[in-house]
Amino acid sequence: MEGKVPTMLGLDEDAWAAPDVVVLPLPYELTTSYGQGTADGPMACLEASAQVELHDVVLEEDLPAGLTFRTERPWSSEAGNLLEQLDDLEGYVRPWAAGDVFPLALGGEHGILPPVLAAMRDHPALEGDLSRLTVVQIDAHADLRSELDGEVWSHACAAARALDLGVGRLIQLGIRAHSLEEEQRIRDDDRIETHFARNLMSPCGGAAAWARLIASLNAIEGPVHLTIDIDGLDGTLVPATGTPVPGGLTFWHAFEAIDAVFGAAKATVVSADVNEICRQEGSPLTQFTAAMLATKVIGAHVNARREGRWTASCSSTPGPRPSAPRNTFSWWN
Ligand SMILES: [Mn+2]
Repeated sequence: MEGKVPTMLGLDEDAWAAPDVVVLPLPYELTTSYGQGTADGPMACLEASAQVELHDVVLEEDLPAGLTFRTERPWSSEAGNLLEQLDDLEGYVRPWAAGDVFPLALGGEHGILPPVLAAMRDHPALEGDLSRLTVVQIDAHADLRSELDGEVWSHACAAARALDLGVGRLIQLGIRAHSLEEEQRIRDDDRIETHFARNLMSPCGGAAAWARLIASLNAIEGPVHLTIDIDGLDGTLVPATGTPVPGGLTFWHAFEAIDAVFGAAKATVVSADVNEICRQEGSPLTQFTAAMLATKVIGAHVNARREGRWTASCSSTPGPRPSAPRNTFSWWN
């Protein structure tokens, strides 16, 4: 990938300044055989972000609100096999897991989630232990399959692999397309709390179900990773994503959920991703929706910083940080 990478929100960036927020484009696609277009999604999202307003109503200052943003060069890998690619992806994210910066990844298939979480183990709030982490997942799909078409690293297995890596808690919302196997896992694994779209969006009772979800998000304690599969929103808003599904969250539901996670008094959102972004031809709606979600995440982070729910922390030992095992994925089996 040559040429100038568009920056988040079209802002001028100082490449030499230490960033407060880093945007990590992850043009990862498990297979190009069906050409979903997720590999081009992060670029489309960054380009669209130049049209997003810099004003977030929860902030008194326009973004970047006195902070330094950096848009990294997109991840790429020459690795010859999938597990090595996942290792490369983990290695690309790891330098941004030190706790002194807020990383926001733009995907790419939802399969980016396990390597992103593996990298985040280095965060000072986790100290190598993913059981301390709560993952909040906005998604149409539960992503809890053990495998799909024989592939355990499929996007349809992202949440299952996150739990296999040792994530302590998973809160899902917007789910409306899932298998019996996934429903059983939701029932049997007490780390999982699922808020189905059928209940959240119900014409009767939806408001009560939504209030229960918001209360649950507000009550989260400890470090959090927020993973937003854009297909969690109604398919009309993101028609170009790999698997748009009707009956999803409205834009304002998604916004309110993001604010609730970042607003939880005893939680610290340490990292986030917006994934399954695809470039829509003929209309910018899909990539613009993704860019607005990514901007909302950044705005909510900035607000959490201002209100004292996020402070820069860094491993106290300088130099190479001792940490959890490496190359998780190469020796997965
Ligand atoms: Mn997903």
